Amino acid sequence: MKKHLIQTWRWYGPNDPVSLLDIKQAGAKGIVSALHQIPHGEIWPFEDIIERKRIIESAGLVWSVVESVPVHEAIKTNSKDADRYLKNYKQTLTHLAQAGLKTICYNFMPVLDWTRTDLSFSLPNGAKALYLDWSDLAFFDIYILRRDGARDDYSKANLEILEKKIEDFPEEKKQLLESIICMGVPTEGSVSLSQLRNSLEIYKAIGKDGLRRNLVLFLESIAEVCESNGIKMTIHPDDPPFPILGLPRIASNHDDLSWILNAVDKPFNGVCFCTGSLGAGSFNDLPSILKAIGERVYFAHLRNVKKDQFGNFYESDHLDGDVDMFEVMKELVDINSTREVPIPFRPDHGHQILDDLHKETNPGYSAIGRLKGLAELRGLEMGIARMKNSNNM
Ligand code: DNO
Ligand code: MN
Repeated sequence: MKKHLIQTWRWYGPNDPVSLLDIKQAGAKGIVSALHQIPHGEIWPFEDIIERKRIIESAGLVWSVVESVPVHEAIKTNSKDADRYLKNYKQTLTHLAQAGLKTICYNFMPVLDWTRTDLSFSLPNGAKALYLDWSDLAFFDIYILRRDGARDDYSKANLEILEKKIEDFPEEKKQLLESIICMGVPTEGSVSLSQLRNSLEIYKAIGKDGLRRNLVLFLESIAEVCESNGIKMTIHPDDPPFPILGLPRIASNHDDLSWILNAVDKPFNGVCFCTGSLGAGSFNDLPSILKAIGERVYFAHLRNVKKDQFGNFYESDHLDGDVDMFEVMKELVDINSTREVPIPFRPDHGHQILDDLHKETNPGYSAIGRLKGLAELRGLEMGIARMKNSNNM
């Protein structure tokens, strides 16, 4: 009997409005969690890890993946404090391994984690989704953040289209965009406009090659701890997979991911295959990327996006979008069948629907939309696995 993928669910800990019982009702078996209360860069105490594990296990669930152990900005920029934060990171990894937690997710996006311009974009059926509109982002970039310094990063043709759209923005929309200090989720707690400007300067000097070098320094420095403890590190792709606000990006496409895997060519250095993040780039053919790098994929985020002709995108239903989820799942089931330890996946985000429309939720992480996504993905996996078994598909 081949093992199924592990159906997991992101849980933000005891303060998450979605409870562990809710998660069990949704049918997930594994939990993806992190100690969000610990400031970025500090060591996660062993006792705190064990306590979180105990809470998860006493609900009859398993802590499958640690997402994320954030990489401090000092490491990403290789600044003078980098050594101290690398030491801390290794200590956290050691503690996690001692607690039996060996699949770790992280990202190497500068300053901001995932970036959207609208966290409650209304779909025709009344559901709310996360949305990224390039003209909104350009407005923020050109009129608020970098001002004229930003213009060089836009092609003339794009700039014309964007400026035309911006001209028609209603005044309240401009004010709303101005009041959003940062469009993304900052990787280091909150970030002010001036801090962001400061970071932009630092990253400008680092550039893509420098950021790649800093990632290699990070991976090489943790390699020994990972290998001796059986830890698998999985890098989350850039979201969206483009250089935004003048920040360099190094995990956006097939080339980037292959580069990372080859640069530190050791099994511990792996990928979290996030279909929504990669899928926002029309240059990414997800089933073929997965086929090529599958051996080093230890975790998957499954969700979908729909893009318009300008590349603006919203997060769509899990099986209905630009990502061919059937082909992705087929690949994933194949890869999983070669594994001793099954691959965990989670329905990355979900729509805000039904009762959740009237509740406080973490953007993208409400219960019912993810439950729906998980149910669809579970059915897809089962269908594919049974077909494969019966006729060698
Ligand atoms: C976006 C989400 C992110 C992701 C972190 C990983 O696709 O999955 O919140 O978890 O960027 O570090
Ligand atoms: Mn993701």
